[in-house]
Amino acid sequence: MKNKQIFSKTLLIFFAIPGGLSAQVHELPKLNYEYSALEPHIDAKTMEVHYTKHHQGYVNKLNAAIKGTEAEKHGLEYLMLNVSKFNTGVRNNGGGHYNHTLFWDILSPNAKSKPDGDLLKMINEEFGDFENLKLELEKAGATQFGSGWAWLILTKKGKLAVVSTPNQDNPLMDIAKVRGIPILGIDVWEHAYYLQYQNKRPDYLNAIWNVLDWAKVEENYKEAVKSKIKLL
Ligand code: MN3
Repeated sequence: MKNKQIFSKTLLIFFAIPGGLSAQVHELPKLNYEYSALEPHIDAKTMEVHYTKHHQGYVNKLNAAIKGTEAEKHGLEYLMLNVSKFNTGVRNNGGGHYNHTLFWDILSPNAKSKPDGDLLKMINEEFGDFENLKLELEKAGATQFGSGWAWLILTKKGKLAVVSTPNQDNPLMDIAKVRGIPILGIDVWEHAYYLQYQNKRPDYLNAIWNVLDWAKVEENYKEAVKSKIKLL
């Protein structure tokens, strides 16, 4: 959580002083748990390769893609919100960096198994109940053709929505069909589950609820309502 707060504050500072920025270098965020911490639901080898190879790869390629360009002057959130103005390396690798940073943060070995408070009230209003929301997310993940992500987002109108995006796109991007602030994202690329679940993506999606921390999603929801919705 500390990492995420620092991350968000940094982004806010960048918004506050556009034009006065030195070159950005993006970095892999710290994981708050061991690679084996999410077992048996997500195995240690998958976590290690996913974090140290895939996510690190997106960070490295993002830094290469922005070097010497206008994109170097902006924080990650700005790049996502204005992604159509930048090269496809920013879209693919900036998306990869943003998406995985959110993903690690909402997973936990001590996950709160369901939301309550304002978020639960909103879920009940818009999806009937929590179980139904989970089914909608599993469906979005299972039916995303090829690689991509399933999301729970807060839309500009302040409503929740379940959507999916291809590749490393996300709903924050100005090119997304349905835009919103991501408060929960599930990686459905094969690299996220293939070692353990092989072709059984629905089994992975079903297991992930055991390590998905609704306390974090509640925080993301509050933050989105409070400060970020204006960005869209
Ligand atoms: Mn991934």
